[in-house]
Amino acid sequence: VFINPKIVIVGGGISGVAAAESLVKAGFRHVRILEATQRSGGRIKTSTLGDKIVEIGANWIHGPCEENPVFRLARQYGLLEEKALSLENQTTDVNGHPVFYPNVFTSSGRKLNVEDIIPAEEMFSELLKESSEFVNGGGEPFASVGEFIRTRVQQRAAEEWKDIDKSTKSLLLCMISTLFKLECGITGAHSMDEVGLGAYGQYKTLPGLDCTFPGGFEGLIRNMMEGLPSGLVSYNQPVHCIHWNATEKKENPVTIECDDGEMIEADHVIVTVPLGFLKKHHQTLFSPPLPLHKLHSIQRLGFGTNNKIFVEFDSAWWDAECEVIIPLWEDEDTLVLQIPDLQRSWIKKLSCFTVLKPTKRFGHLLCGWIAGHESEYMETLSDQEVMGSVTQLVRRFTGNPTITPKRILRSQWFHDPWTLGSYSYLAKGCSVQDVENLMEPLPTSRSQAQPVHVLFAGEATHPCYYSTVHGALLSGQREADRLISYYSSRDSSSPAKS
Ligand code: 6YU
Repeated sequence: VFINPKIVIVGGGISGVAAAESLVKAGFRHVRILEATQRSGGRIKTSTLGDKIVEIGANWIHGPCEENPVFRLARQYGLLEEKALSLENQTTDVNGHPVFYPNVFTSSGRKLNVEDIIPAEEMFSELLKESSEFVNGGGEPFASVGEFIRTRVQQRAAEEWKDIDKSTKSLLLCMISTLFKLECGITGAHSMDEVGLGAYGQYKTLPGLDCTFPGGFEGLIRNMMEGLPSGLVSYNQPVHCIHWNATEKKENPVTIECDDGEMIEADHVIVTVPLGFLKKHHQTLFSPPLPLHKLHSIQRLGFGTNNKIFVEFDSAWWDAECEVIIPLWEDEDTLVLQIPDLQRSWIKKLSCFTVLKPTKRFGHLLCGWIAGHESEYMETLSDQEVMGSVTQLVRRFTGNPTITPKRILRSQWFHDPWTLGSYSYLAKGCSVQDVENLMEPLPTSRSQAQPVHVLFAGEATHPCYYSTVHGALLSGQREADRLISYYSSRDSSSPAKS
C-alpha cells in the first residue's frame, strides 16, 4: 500500500520547500505543495523601492556560521558577500544582539553623544542575559521578562546611578524604555511583559555576525525551487480542511479539502501554516478537531507582529558611519506602565531605523521597526497617514522642519490572511513542552509500527530556533526525515527502492 506514498505539504514557505526537497531527494515521487498565495517563500519576501532591494519579511541570516543550514545553502548558491563568508565573520559571537553604531535623537530635538546612553545599554543587556539563565535552573522570580527587567532596573538604578544627576538618570531610564521596544521587535511580542521568563533562554543563538542577501533573501527560495520537479507546487490553492480520521475504511487516510472544493487524497500531510493561522483557523482546518493538549499549546504560544516601514530621503540627515537611528522619547519612564493611545501615539512604539547601505544610483533609505498592537494599528492607516507621522517624528527629533521623505513602503504582516502576524515566541506560562506538543504528529495514540498521518513543521515548531528562517528550514527537514525513516525501516517498500 505504501509504495510511493502520496505526501501533501500545506504551505510553500521555507519549511514546506525544505520538506519537499528532502523527500524528493530521498526518492519520494508523489510530493505536492499546496500554497495559498501565488508565490513561494511565505515570510521570506523580497521587493524593491526604486532600484533598491528591500526585504518585506526576513532580513538577516541570524548567526551565519557552519552550523547554520541557511548559511550553508546561501554559500553553496553563491548568494553571500565575501565579508559574510570570512572565518572572522563566522566566528564572532555577539549573543544574538549585534552592535550597530547609533545616532540618538531625543524628542526635544537634541542629538546625544553615544557615550551618554551606554550605561543603559550595558544594564539592559546584562539583564537580558540574566533573563535567559532561568531556563536551566528554574525558580524564576517573575512570570515575564518585562516584569523581571523592570524590577531589576529599579533596584540597580537606585544603587548604581545614585550619584548621577537627575536629568541624566531620567534619560537613561528613557533609553531603557527604548531598549524594551527594540526587544519587542526582536522577540516578536507586543510587550516584554507577555514573554515568559522561565522559557526565555530556550531560544539559542548561533555565532556569526548577522548578514543579508545582497540580491534579496528570495534568491534562496528560487535556488531551492530549481531543484524541485516543475509543477510540484500548486499556487493559489488554499487548504480549507484536513480530514484525518483514519478510522474510515478508505485507501488514503487523509483527505485535504481545498477552498475551491477540490478534494485531494494523501497518505501524509505536512502542515506548515504559520502559528497565527493555526490560532485563528484550527477549528475549521482540522476534522476531527486537534487533541486538546495540542490545541492548548497553540493558544498558549505567542505570535506577535513586527513590521518595517521603509522611508526614502533625498539626502542623509544622519552621520556617514551611522548604522541605526534611535528616537528617544524624553517623557517615557520605563518604570511607569504606559497606556497606549493607538490613534494619537502609535508612532512612539517605532523603536529605531536601520540604515540601508546607499547605492550609487539610489539614495538614502531607512528601515523603521515597529512591533506590537501599535504596529497592527499602523497597518490600517494609509501610506499618506504613515508618511505624515514619520515626517513629524523625524522633524521633531532632528529639530529640522524641512526634512521630507520621498516615499515609504511598509509591511503589513498582521493583515496578511495567511500569516496573521510575524513570528512566534514563548509567551508567559509556556515551556518547551508547548513547542513539542505543537510539532507532535497525529494520530498521537498509535502503536510504534503505525504511521503518522498529519505532521507539523514551520518556524514555531522548532524548540530552540523558533522565529527564524533556519528554525523553519530545519523543521521541514525534520518532518521529511520522520517519513523517510518510517519508510526506510519498512525495507522493500522504501520509495527509493520501488
Ligand atoms: C530570520 C530575520 N526577520 C522579519 C519579519 C518577519 C519574519 N523572520 P511561512 O509563513 O514562510 O510559510 C507558510 C506558508 O503557508 C505561506 O506561504 C502561506 O501563504 C501558506 N499558507 C498559510 N495558510 C495556508 C493554507 N490554508 N493553505 C495553503 N497555504 C497556506 N527570520 O531568520 N531572520 O531577519 C527575520 C523577520 C518582518 C515577518 C522574520 C526572520 C522570521 C522568518 O521569516 C520566518 O521564521 C520563516 O520565514 C517562516 O517560514 P515558515 O515556512 O515556517 O512559514 C530570546 C529570544 C528571542 C527570539 N527571537 C529572536 C530571533 C529574532 C527573529 N527575528 C526576526 C527578525 C527579522 C527581522
